[in-house]
Amino acid sequence: MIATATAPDVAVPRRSFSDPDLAPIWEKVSSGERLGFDDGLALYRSPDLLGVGRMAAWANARRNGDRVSFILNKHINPTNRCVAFCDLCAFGVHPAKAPNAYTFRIEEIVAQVERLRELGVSEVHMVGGMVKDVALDYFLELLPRMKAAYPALHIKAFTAIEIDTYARWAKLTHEEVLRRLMEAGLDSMPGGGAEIFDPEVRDVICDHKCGAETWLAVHRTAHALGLRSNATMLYGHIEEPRHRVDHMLRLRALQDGTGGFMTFIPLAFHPANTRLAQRYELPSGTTGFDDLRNVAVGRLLLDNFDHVKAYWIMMSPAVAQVALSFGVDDIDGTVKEEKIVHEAGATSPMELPLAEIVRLVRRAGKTPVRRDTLYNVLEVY
Ligand code: V47
Repeated sequence: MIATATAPDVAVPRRSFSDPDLAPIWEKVSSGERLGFDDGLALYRSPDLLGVGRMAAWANARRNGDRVSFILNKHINPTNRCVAFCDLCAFGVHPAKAPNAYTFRIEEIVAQVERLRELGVSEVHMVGGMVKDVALDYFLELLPRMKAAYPALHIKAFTAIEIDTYARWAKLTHEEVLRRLMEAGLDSMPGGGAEIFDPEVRDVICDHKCGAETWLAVHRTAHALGLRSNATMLYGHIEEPRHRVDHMLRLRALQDGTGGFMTFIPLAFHPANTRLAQRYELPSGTTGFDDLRNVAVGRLLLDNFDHVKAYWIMMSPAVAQVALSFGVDDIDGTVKEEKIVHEAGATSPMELPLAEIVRLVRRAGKTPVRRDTLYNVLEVY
């Protein structure tokens, strides 16, 4: 079991809510009692978003004070060629037929990593399309070359879907694949591929991906090997509040057993250029209300997660800044180049410079903190 951070002492304020259904939830939150499925639904149903947000902000302040962390990071997607053809995705393309297909040569990624060392970027977030020529063997060669080019670099890579697929292709167990990748230089895992765990929703949005049990099993194995990871939830497509609550409670149950998750990251669905948007009449994107509610409910239900992240790439820098008053204590990082949601119509910038992140956090009345991937504090601003 990996230890979680201890909470600063924050007084319990009296609260009044315009929605009477929130009063019993506040009783539980303020006395440290765990919320259940129905509480989660009530939080999603409540018209009093500010009430939900104030509870989440209090729960976050108890854990993290007024600090908001970020990291100097860069996303690298080695290929967009993918055999999964998920209806939610606008990034993956047909491995053989797509005119815009690309695959980086190992030397090209190593050259990118050399530039990152010069810039002081501490983390690479690497995920991508799944094809047999960019699978376990490719990464067993790539990871040591990245480390040789920049030994202090933290490599956060591979969704549970990728690990499961590489394991099946190589006829190895998850544990064997993870061990080999760790020996090659893997330092932690991102939270992608979780989408929504409910099988009926999963069947529609990503029927070629492994199911919830496998996603959770890969993270359980990673945690047992000492590899920390994150957890995401994709919202704003065909799912309903009950699916979101179920998703979070499954994450909470795994975290009770392992303590290996660092951060919960709700991801706002972007429909442009996706087959999902062709099949269903979907809104053009999530609303600010929904973005704020998801981080707040996440903070309240996931009482065993240290951090909740507002991923500004997906919810916009402006909404991510407001989310800092709705239970969020992390705002991801500089990113530098993002392809997955920009292919799906995201209008956020590709990169936020450090000075801009510091300004966003300060103007929200919080203390910006630069961190490493494992949430060790590197600099307080
Ligand atoms: O797994 C795919 C999602 C994820 C779309 O762990 C989409 O620190 C919206 O997991 N609209 C990848 N989302 C991103 C991810 C992530 C991002 C930032 C930080 C971390 C972390 C993880 O993006 C995919 C999928 O859930 N995604 N298509 C789309 N059209």
